[in-house]
Amino acid sequence: MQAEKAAWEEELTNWTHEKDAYSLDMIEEQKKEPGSYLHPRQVLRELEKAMPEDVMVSTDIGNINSVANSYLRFEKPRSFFAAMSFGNCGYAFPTIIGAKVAAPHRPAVSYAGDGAWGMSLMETMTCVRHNIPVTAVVFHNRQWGAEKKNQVDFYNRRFVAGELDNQSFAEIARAMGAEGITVDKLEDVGPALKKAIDMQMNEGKTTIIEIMCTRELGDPFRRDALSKPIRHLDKYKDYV
Ligand SMILES: Cc1ncc(C[n+]2csc(CCOP(=O)(O)OP(=O)(O)O)c2C)c(N)n1
Ligand SMILES: [Mg+2]
Repeated sequence: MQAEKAAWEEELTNWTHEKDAYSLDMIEEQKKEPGSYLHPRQVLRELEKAMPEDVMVSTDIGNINSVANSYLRFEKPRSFFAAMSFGNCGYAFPTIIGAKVAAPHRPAVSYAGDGAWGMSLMETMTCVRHNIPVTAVVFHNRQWGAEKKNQVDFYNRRFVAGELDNQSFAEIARAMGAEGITVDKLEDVGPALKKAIDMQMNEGKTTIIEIMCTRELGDPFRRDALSKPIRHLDKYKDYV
């Protein structure tokens, strides 16, 4: 089992970015854009390495967050709060706020994509108002990645309503009375998380860490998501 685990760790370390044709095209395309964008898998590895002892982490629903679950290791029970089949975007932030209230002595971190963050970011004010310091990581890839992925795969890269044009989430956080950090260099990922945790534990501050990511896309939740359904009952035969 140890050998299998070690092999998996090595595979994850070497898997720096997605390798499907669409993701490779996105990576190339973004090199020509202004700004700097990071590979989600590398970001997830850096975050994992910088996690403090005794941390509690909640993860949201989305393309990057699904991949994120492979990059988290815990030594203690009651540490990992993944949405799993609950399946709701906007889950991770309120969940970690509740966990922090229950265990204020433990560092608390939530992960969310930019779309899911849009559904939950107003709770930043709850943290500030009620003195519940947490750290929220936002993967800013300017898309509803999980939804786009199904359309890219099944409709030959044609998609609707997949793009997200956002303002700066770090600035929005500051406007709500929290701290905000924007990260667009890989070497800044770990230090940003450590700084935010330090402010959470020692100064009682909530920090939003916005990480600029490429538009590459990991595996979908289901590879058959938009395939034609097979109808087993006669009464549904017309529904194709
Ligand atoms: C409340 C709710 N609305 C819609 C969905 C459908 N949904 C699943 S993943 C997803 C996209 C999430 O986008 P984002 O948070 O930006 O993460 P990304 O996929 O880009 O990593 C959506 C809309 C859902 N699961 N829950
Ligand atoms: Mg997104």
